[in-house]
Amino acid sequence: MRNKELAKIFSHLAQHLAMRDVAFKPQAYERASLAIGSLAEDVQDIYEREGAIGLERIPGVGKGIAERIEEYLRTGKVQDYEKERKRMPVDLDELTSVEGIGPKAVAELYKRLKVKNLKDLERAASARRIRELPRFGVKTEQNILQGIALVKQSSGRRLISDIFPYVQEYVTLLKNSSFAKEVEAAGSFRRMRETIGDIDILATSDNPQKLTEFFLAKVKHTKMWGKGPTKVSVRTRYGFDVDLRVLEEETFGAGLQYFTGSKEHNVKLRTLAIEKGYKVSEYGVFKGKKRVACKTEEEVYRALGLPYIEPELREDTGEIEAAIQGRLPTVIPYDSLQGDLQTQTDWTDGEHSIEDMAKEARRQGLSYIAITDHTRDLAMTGGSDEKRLLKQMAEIDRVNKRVSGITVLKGAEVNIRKDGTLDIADEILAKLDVVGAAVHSLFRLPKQEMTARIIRAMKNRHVDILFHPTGRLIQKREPYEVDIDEVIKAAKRTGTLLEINALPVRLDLRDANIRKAVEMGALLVIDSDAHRKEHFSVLKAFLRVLKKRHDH
Ligand code: DGT
Ligand code: CA
Ligand code: CA
Ligand code: ZN
Repeated sequence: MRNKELAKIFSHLAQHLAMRDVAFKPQAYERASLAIGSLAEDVQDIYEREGAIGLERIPGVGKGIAERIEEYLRTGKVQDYEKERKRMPVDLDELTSVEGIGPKAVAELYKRLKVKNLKDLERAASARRIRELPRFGVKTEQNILQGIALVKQSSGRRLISDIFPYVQEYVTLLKNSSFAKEVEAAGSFRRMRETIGDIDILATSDNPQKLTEFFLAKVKHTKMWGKGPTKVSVRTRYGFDVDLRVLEEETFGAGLQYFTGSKEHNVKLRTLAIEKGYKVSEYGVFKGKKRVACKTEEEVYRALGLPYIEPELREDTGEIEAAIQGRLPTVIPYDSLQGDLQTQTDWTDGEHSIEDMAKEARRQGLSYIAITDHTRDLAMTGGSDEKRLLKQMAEIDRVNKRVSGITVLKGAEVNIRKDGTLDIADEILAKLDVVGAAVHSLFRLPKQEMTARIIRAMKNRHVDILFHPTGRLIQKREPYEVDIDEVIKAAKRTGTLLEINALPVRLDLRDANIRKAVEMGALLVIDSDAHRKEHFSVLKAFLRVLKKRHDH
C-alpha cells in the first residue's frame, strides 16, 4: 500500500511550500494528503486499473497532483518534493513533534541557526540561542525545552491513531494470504491504549514457516530483531516494531488472552489461578497436567470462575476484583454514538461548511450534531462575536430546513477568560442549544487559580459542557495544572457535562479520570471535535474494526 507514503510526501511538500510562503498550493497538497491517507483502496490499484483519469477521480486530487502520484508510482520519487528537501534539509516530523513548532518556526530555526533535527534544536535551546531570535523569546525557548523533554520521554511510542492504519494493513495482508487462518491484533492495540509501543499480531496457520516468510517478504523492514519458525519481529521502515506470532489453533484463545495483556492483568490472573489450584500460561489453563481451557478467551476466564473481561479493561485497575464480585461495568459498544456535540466549521478554523458537516455526520449514522465554532477571544481562528453568532444561528435554521435526517444544534465553544468569565454575553448564550466553555489561553496558571477559573465558568447557568477539561495533547502538551477532583465535584453540583474529547491526540479525560467522574456521579459527553469531514471518519474506522469483537 503506497497511500501512506504518498500522504506523507504531500503533507511534507505542503509544509515546505508553506515555509516559503507559496500561496494556495500548500492547502491543495494538504487536502490531497488527507484524501489519499484515508482512501480505502490502494492508489497503485486505481492507477493500474484506470490510469491517471482514475487518480483524478479521487476527491481532492486534481490534474497536477494526479501527475505527481503517477510520477511517484513510476519512479518512487516526487521531484518537486526532492527539490524542496535539498533547499531545506530538515526532519519535519521530528521538529514538528515538539509542541509549538510549526513549519514557519522550522524555517526560521533552519535559516538562522541551521537547526535540522531534534538534536540541533535541543542544542540551540540549551545554548540559549533561540531566545535571541525575533518572534521567539525566553518563554518560547523554555517551552521548546519542555516540549523536547516530553517528546523524548514518549519516544518509541506512537498515538494509536497513527498505528491504526498499519495494524489494519498488516491484518488484512495476512488474512488475504493463503497461509493464515485466524488473524488478530493483540497487545496494547487490542486494549486500545492511547499510545502503542509495538504491534503484536497473532495468527494460526497450517504452514507457519510460509506465513512468517510471506510477512517478511511483504512488510518492508529496516531491521529484523528475531526470526523463528513461528515468530518474526521486525522494525518497519516507518520506525515502529511488529511482532508476528503463529499459534496452535487449539490454544489460540489462551494465546490471545496472554498476548493481549496487560502484563499486570496477567500477573493478577495467574495469582488468582494459583489460589484456585490452577496454572495459566499462553497454552491454556491447567489443573496439574490436565488442560482445562485453551480454545477461546471466554473459556480461559470461565475456567477461573470469571465472566469475560473486555480487553480495554485489562489493566489491573480493579477489573479482576470487579469480575470476581460480579460488578464489571458494561462497556459501551462502539456503535452507540448517536450524536456529536463538538464540531467546527469554516465559520472559524474548521475546513467545511455547516451543511457539509451535517451531511457527513448523517452519512456516519449520527442523528444530531452541534456546531460549536470558536468565539471572540480566539481571534486567530476568526472566532465569532455575538453578532456573528446570531447570523450563524439563522444559517443553522436554514440548514435544518434544507437537510433532513439529522438535527443541527446551535452551539459555541466559548473561551474562559483569566477570571473565569466568558467571552460571549449571557443573553446570546441563552439562545444557543449547546454551550461548551473551554480554556484556550493562559494554560500555565497556578493550580488553585486555574481550578477556580474553570469552576467559575461551570457555574454560569448557560454553560452545558466543559470542553477540554485538562487541555492535554498526548505526547505534546501536559494537562494544565488543575484539581480534577474539584472540577468533577463542580460538574456534578452544577450539572455541567465533562467532555471526553475523542480526537486521539486529545482524549482530555484519561481512563482514570473518566472512572472517577462516573463514580462521583458526574455526566460525560463523547464528541469528535471534528474540524473537517475526515475527522468523523477516523472515528468510523475505529468503529468498523472493533464492532466485530463485541459481537461475540
Ligand atoms: P506496548 O507494546 O508497550 O504498547 O504494550 P503491550 O502490552 O503490547 O506489551 P508487549 O508488546 O511487550 O507484550 C504484549 C503482551 O504480551 C503483553 O501485554 C502481555 C504479554 N507479555 C509479553 N511479555 C510478557 C512477559 O514477560 N510476562 C507476561 N506476564 N506477559 C508478557
Ligand atoms: Ca505491543
Ligand atoms: Ca510486542
Ligand atoms: Zn478549533
